[in-house]
Amino acid sequence: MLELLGMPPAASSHAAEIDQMSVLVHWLMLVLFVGWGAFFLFVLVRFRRGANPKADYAGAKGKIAKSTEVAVAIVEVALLLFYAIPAWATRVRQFPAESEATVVRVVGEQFAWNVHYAGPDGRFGRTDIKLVSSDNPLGLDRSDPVAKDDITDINNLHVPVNRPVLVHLSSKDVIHSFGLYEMRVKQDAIPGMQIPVWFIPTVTTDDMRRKLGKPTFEYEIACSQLCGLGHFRMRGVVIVQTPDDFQKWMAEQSKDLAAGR
Ligand SMILES: [Cu+2]
Repeated sequence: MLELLGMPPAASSHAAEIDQMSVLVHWLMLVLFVGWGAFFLFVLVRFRRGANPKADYAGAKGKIAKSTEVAVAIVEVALLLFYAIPAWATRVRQFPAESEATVVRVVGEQFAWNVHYAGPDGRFGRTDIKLVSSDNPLGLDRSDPVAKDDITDINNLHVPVNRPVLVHLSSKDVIHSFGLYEMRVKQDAIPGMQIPVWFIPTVTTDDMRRKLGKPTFEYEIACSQLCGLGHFRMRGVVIVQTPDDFQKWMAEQSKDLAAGR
């Protein structure tokens, strides 16, 4: 139903909750739009110049206007307290344990997403801004023993399905925004900050293609902050794989790294 209205397909465990919130907000906005629109038309007729030749500075004293305003405020507070804040709390109060998640660093730059995995040792190697170059966009220090097995990629975020993904998000230059529409994830990437974001992908890319009947479908990483002239081409893809395929991909990357490719 939501997809008919132009919403992207949902592919993460918390997507339904976010969608439910959007639906409630839109219903409230529809009620307000119709309500205030009707009131506006009523006012145009009721206070027309022909019937009111002399201005009345005291204004209307009806109880309905006041109680309507109070009711709208109560509904808005209820949406905030019972839906929006609890939904947000589940995103930021507790993050998945690193031992039970796919942990990855994502560093935005004008105009690409750099992806950094810790590799088999599970530890991220040292990075240094002085080492940043066109073939080492993350500034990874390969002389650090912990960095030797680290896997890096650009604009491709491989993750296994049904396992929490914990992204440590940052930026090298300006403010970008990490927007994964199908995962219902959006978080600003800010220079000088490492911001954790997490989600659990529930549908592999292949399964989603089959479901949608679109063989070329990809989960997009869209930069959602206007970050410069090349903003439009700052896009990557999230490749959600079965755990086996993900392990295979990881092993291939390690092999390529060892072979110096
Ligand atoms: Cu950007």
